[in-house]
Amino acid sequence: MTYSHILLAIGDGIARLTLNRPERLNSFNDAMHAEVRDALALLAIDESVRVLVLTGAGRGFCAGQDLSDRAVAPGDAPLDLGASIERNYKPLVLALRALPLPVLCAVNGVAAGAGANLALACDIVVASRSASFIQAFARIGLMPDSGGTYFLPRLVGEARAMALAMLGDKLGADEAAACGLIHRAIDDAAFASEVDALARRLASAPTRALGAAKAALHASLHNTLAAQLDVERDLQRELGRSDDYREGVAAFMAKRAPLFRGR
Ligand code: T3D
Repeated sequence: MTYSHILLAIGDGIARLTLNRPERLNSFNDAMHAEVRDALALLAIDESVRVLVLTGAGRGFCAGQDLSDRAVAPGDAPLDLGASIERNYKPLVLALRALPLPVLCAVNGVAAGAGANLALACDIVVASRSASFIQAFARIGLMPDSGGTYFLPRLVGEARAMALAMLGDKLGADEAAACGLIHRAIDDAAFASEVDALARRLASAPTRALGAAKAALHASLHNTLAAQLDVERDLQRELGRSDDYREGVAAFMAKRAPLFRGR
């Protein structure tokens, strides 16, 4: 598939996926959804890829659904938005969560509506200091989707989640970091280089161990302690058989830096 609405670059273990409709603040239309779906399916089977960096082109990260595709007005026939979520947003969020490698979201500008929740579906979220997060849904008569009602209360607690969802206020990157919505805000001038450094660090980490930590943390959200201890046992058993575990211990004993290969 050739891409018109995203950019995908793969090298040195790093896949960079850039939403690329800057004139619409990288909002999603069906074609961009199809391209992102295709790219994520490729990355899921490309063993050379050890980290995915998701970002946006231009001054925004993603403004959610492209509303010019909807262009509904009072009196028009109702749209089935559930169909759009089933076809596009649900598979997108589930594909990101299922990737067995770290997904670093580099929020370079405003993230609104499903664009904000797309970021929250990623594993580590950093934002440039001038970026912002807006649960814009209520402004157009909708409720948070794309996992917003799942991620928000877990990340920031119910009280703040409710206010963000109902008021739709803009949350700056610093405040988002302070309340635990994202990992870190970074000065705009240093953003690109710090994202690169983080991506390189994740790409040289023991990928299977990171993938297992991701799967276990996700499972913990609905498990009992006993069930979670079983999950940890099973995943640790698999990791104990990995090359990277043997390399990690050997490097520790030899007092040298480990060279992990993601196997
Ligand atoms: O429908 C379904 O399938 C159900 C699923 C829904 C999921 C959702 O995401 S619903 C929520 C949709 N998103 C929004 O409601 C956000 C709409 N955008 C905004 O509120 C503002 O653009 C921002 C707060 C994000 C940024 O504001 P600002 O002032 O920095 O930029 P701007 O001037 O509003 O936008 C710049 C351009 O991008 C502008 O185009 P123009 O006038 O220069 O030709 C604007 O129309 C366009 N744009 C921004 N967001 C969207 C968009 N065009 C289409 N759809 C957008 N979502």
